[in-house]
Amino acid sequence: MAAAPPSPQPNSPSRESRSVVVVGAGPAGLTIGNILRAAGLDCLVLETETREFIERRPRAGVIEEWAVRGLQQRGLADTLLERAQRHTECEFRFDGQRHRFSYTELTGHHHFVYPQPLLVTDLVREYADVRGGEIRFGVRDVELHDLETDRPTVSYTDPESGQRRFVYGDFIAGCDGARGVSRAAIPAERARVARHDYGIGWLALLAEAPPSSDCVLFGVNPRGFAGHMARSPEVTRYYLECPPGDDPDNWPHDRVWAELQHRLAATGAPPLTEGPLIEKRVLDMHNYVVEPMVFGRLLLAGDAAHLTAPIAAKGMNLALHDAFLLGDALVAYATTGDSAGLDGYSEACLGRVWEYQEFSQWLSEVYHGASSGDPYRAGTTLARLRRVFRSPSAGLAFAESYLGKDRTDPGC
Ligand code: RFL
Repeated sequence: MAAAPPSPQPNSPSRESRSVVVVGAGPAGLTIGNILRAAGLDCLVLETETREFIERRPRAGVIEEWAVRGLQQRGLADTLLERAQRHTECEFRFDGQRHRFSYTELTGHHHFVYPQPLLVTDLVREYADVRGGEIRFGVRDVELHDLETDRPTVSYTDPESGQRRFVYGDFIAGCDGARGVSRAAIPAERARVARHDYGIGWLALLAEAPPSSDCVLFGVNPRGFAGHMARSPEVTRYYLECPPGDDPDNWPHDRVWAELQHRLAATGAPPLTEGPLIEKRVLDMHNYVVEPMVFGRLLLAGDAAHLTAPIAAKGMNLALHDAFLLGDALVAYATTGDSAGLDGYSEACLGRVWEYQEFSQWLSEVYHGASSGDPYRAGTTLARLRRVFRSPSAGLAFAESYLGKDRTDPGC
């Protein structure tokens, strides 16, 4: 944990207090802020980036139905429900063939596709402009202090005045993502961090090109995995498996499109519609889980507590799940003194977290076995994939995990 803060002068303008200080304005932090504001609690959200930056940062797109229902119950899904696409099928391409998988036919449930920047834009607007929530952008050098006392504190440097400011809270919600300071504020001996490195990289691409299919495509190919996901009628996300740590400059425009065309080729499939690449970055696939997600009065939520590589498109869904549970628990405690939600918070989140971790690992084998260079792994993972299409019960099990509907959690 960071050192205790120097005591500010009494009545100093740099010293304030709030019921809850939320560190980070991603989907987790903003959802918590909105839940707290709806209950009339005073909270402060601190964010290192600008509002314009977080409203444009491209990331997730796939949102699970229970997560949308959770947002809707909290008055946060009006625009999403108007604008999001509904997806009912995905298509695997392997052995040169197309294999459609209609998960809605099997389960009656679907996915929503709504780009994360649009969701963040909706959540910031609702929090700051509608519910009157306070948010400070561009804060610097955020530190957490006194987390095991009943006056936990966040300090930061104000970007305009350069002044060091201290905000005391009853609780601190650590929602500052994978690279934030909250997770690091927990002493190593007080939390177990379980890590998994897939040893695989994905070149994550955004193309200014219309989607080339009406559904998500997964290419399982001896040269590596490739994925296609619609983001909007004009923009498509693509992924290409690559060595971890690869340099995006090794992937010029022509090489990217040649590789995508090859790995997603199948009999009867039209060629992909190409376009300029507006994002190109290499993601090293690794996961972690922090247990417990609570240290004193600091409660972690979202990527700060657990990272899920985008293999199974689960990270933002888990961030929303944490946020629903934590927001509701903080409101219950502040309004009725009921601490059951806070006491059970970590355990309630981790059930879903571990199930999604397991599915992510299962799916990673399916995607990457064929290109592992190990013919035994290639054989077994292709057998796993064929079984999903051959066996109705295997198909149903896959559909439920893919949709995240194999759990029923209160409040979601
Ligand atoms: P975020 O979104 O990272 O937000 C954290 C916020 O905290 C700020 N911050 C700080 N603020 C104050 N003080 C500090 N010291 C701070 N340090 C950082 C950051 O600027 C940021 O604004 O975390 P959160 O809220 O937990 O949300 C997690 C999701 O963003 C993440 O899990 C998803 O994007 C993962 N993910 C996907 N998830 C899905 O559920 N479905 C998908 O389809 C999906 N696709 C993806 C993805 C992630 C991707 N990348 C880039 C890793 C696709 C990609 C390519």
